[in-house]
Amino acid sequence: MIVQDSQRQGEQLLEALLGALKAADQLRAMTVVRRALKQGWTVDDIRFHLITPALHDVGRQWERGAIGVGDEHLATSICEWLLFTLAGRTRRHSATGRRALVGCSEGELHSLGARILAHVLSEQGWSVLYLGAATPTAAWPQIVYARRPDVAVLTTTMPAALEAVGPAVTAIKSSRPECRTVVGGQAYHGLSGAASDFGADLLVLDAGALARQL
Ligand code: B12
Repeated sequence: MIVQDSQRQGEQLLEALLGALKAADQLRAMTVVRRALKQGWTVDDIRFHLITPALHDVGRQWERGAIGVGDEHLATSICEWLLFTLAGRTRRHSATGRRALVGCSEGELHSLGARILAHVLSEQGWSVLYLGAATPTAAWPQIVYARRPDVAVLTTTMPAALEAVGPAVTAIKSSRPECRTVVGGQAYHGLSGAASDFGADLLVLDAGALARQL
C-alpha cells in the first residue's frame, strides 16, 4: 500500500512538472520541486527520479513532434535552473581532499548529466572542476596535467560521440597516469561493452552510486 502510494505520488509530481515545463513556467516548476521536498523527497530523489525522467520525457515528446525545438530548449533551461536551486541544499560532507574533473566527450552537447554529477560529487566532499559540454579530445591532456585531478569523469549521451571516448581516455592517461577515468551516460545503455573497451577504469551508469565507487 505504502509502495503504491509513493508510486502514485511520484507519478503526480512528474505529471505536474511536465505540465509546468510544457507551459514554460519556471515558478510553477519550482513549486512542484518544493512540493516534493515537503513530501520527504531528498535532493537526489528530485534530481534522479523527477527532473531526469521529466527531461527524458521531453525528449520523447520532441522526437514524436508533440513539442518544438524551442519548447525543448525552454524545458531544459528551466530544469537547469531547478538543478542550480537545489545545489547546496544538502549538508556538504567533510572534504575528501580529492579532486574530480567532470565533462562531456568531444561533440557531446548534452551537459545536464555531467552537471548533476558535478553537484553530487561536490556535496560528497569532492573538489570538482566542471568542464561543461563537448571538451575536445586534444584538450584533456593539458587540463589534467595543469589541474591534477584524482578522477576524470566523461559523460556521453549520443552513441555517435562514443568514438571520441577511447582517444580521450588514452590522452588523459598519457598525461597523468595516476588519474582514474570513469565513463558513463545514456550512450552506454544497452551496450554489452565494459569500461576496458574504452580504456577506462570504470563504467558507471548510476549517478547516485558514483561517489561510492571512486
Ligand atoms: C536537452 C536535450 C538537448 C539539448 C542539450 C542542452 C544541454 N545543455 O544539455 C540540445 C538542444 C543541445 C540537444 C541537441 C541534440 N539532441 Co538532444 N536531447 C535533449 C534531451 C531532451 C534532454 C537531455 C538531458 O538533459 N537529460 C537529463 C539528464 C540529467 O539525463 P542523463 O543525461 O540521462 O543523465 C542522467 C544519467 O544518465 C546519469 N549519467 C549521465 N552521464 C553519466 C556519467 C556517469 C559516469 C554516471 C555515473 C552517470 C551518468 O546521470 C544523470 C542522472 O540524473 C534528451 C532526452 C533524453 N533522453 O535525455 C534529448 C536527446 C538526448 N537528444 C537527441 C538528439 C537526437 C539530439 C540532436 C542530434 C538533435 C539534432 N538533430 O540536432 C542534437 C545532438 C547534439 C550533440 N551533438 O550532442 C536524442 C538522442 C537519440 C539518440 N540516442 O541518438 C534524445 C534522446 C531525444 C530523443 N528522444 O530523440 N539535445
